[in-house]
Amino acid sequence: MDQMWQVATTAWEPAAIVGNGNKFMIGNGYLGYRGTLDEFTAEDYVAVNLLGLYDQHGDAWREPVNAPNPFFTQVQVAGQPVGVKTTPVLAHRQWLDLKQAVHHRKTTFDVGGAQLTVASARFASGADDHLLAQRVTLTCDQALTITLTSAIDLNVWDINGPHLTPVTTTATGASLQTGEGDTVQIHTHIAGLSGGRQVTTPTLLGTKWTLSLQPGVPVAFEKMALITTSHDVGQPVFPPDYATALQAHSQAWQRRWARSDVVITGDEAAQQALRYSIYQLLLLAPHHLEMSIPARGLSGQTYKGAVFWDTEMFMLPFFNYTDPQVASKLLHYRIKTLPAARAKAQRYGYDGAFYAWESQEDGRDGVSDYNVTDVFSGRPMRTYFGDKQIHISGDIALALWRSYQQTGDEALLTDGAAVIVESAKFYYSYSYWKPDKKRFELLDVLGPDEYHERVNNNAYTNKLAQETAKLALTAMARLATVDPQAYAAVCAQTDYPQWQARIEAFAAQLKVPTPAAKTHLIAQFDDYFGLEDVLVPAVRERLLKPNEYWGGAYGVAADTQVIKQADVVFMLQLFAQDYTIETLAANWRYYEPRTEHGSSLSASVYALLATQIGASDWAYPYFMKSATVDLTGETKQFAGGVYIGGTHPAANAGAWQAVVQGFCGLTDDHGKPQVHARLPQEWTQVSFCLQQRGQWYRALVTQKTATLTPIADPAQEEDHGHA
Ligand code: IFM
Repeated sequence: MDQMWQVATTAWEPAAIVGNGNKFMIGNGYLGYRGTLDEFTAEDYVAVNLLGLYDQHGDAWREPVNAPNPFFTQVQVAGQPVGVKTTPVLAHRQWLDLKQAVHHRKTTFDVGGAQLTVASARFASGADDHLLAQRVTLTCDQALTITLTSAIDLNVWDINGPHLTPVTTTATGASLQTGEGDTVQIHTHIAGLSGGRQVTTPTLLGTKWTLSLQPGVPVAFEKMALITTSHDVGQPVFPPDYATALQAHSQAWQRRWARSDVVITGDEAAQQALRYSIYQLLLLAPHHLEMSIPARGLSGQTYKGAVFWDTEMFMLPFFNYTDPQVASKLLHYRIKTLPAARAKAQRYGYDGAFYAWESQEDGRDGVSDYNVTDVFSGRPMRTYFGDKQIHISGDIALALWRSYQQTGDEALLTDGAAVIVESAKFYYSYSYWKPDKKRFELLDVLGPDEYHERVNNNAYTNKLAQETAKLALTAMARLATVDPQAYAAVCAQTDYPQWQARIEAFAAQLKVPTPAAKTHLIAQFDDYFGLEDVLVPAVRERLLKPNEYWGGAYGVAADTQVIKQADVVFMLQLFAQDYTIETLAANWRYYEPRTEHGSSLSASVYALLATQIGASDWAYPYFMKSATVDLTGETKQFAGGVYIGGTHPAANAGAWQAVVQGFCGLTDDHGKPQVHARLPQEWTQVSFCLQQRGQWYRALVTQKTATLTPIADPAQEEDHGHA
């Protein structure tokens, strides 16, 4: 198999269980199945994360629900379990076939001198959201009697569970209920082995066989599982067999890859990492409901399984260009949750819409006032992510508008204009009018750099708030022209005519930090340059404990200019057209050594802005950092005592942006795509497909040339190929 379509490990170490569980994920947007081994249990972080189904257990954080694991497989020899944790391993390989989206493992164990090989494959169907399929083959070099158990394991890994209580169980299925009254159903079907005894313990539902393996003669079984919840409509049915299910699944993924693959010539490491990043995004794309993608994907319950700005600011461009139907679902999730954003604004005493910082299925804010635990005292620390990170509403407004511009999808304007207007109203009501300075200011906020809390006039936030106000005016003017009826409805819904003049004044008179005349530098917030000027290594040396939180009231970075993640640089990358190249470059240079990149969101932003200032060589390491984040697993696993591990879809998408929008310079020129060559030196060519306003193009970028050719939908081409 082509190495560029594969991610593999041949090493088995206990320390890698969590990391491999993330790295070898499979999924289909409806659910995510962690990359664990067949014999693993809850203590090895086995989980089948369901999108959009949440539950609160006791007083703990509300988090997504994990379905039972349908594929627990246990081989025993002479009563002893065979597995990587208990049995000598002679050879081991675990890998993902990225093209087919199938997880594989093959392990040869030394069982009292006999070589027993367990090989398995599994996938989360791309053709049927509810379907998981598994194939297991056992081979031994000698005659050997084994017992084999294949069961549904009801005991899953939860951070704050348990969430599911069995209501009815059989040897092949179960119906379970969450504390909030939702239900989860699981049905399984096995083919290939007959007979067997039923196994029904409080946590295992399945079958056990005693098998006599003959030297070199494989014994195989296939298992399929259907998972549904009370949120679903309709009842899925089992496909006739594994091969049929695999064929439908592979064809669905072939269509996805036809639209979204990016082929890099001249750099295999970059190719593999980027393809893996795209794989991660494809496995998360929700096709079935208006829901968005949680910050840690479907890899677990980190961050309460919540949706952050990560989707709008990082993932959306990928979906807009490769799968606008999915992009529309992501945006309609925010449109749908506008009432919750209004309610949040009201709770804080503001007008308009203040979106949840950690948004769950109905837009409620999962954020806690105490999001971090102090590693010294073990006490929860007061953080202000939910109260003060007001840029979230502007992130959503900007994403809605830019998606509308790019896709030309009028529904985004008719349904989304209220979101933009309500966000503008929120900023107005949050601001202070300074009569002496004759301007509005946004005081007491938290910008993208979370290490500096409760600052005044954060450049990113203010620029975005101003842009939101401008977009509200533009969107409403456009809506009045193209759809007077919808305009009237939004006016009635938002009271826009009463607000228009205030929004205009706010847009014109909000303080937006500007570059200093000589240095071109923009202060991240008021008095930022008055903070201690040290660089990242010096601040790192001050840490007393490795997991210590850098921000908060007395974190090591709080009184210094060291920042967590791209902030001014992000603002400049988003609004590069408003600034000179000197300003873009000077700020990149200044902030780069002062940025810890403590968030996986940071690196791709630095990569993108570097390409915009013609420094693709500066961009390259940041692109690779972003693209390999889930391959190396080298990210923070704890923020001040709270587990934050999992996959990083925003970084995966940032890597895609760095290549497509950065190195290949893809921009949207009033609804028309354009590409510009600015490839890293070693790359000879990049090619990819994109769609804009219903037209598909193939982009071909070399060191010196960049072309776009209109083409038919590459997914349909795939279908014709199969017909
Ligand atoms: O949204 C980010 C935030 O910017 C930094 N901390 C992690 C969040 C989820 O990825």
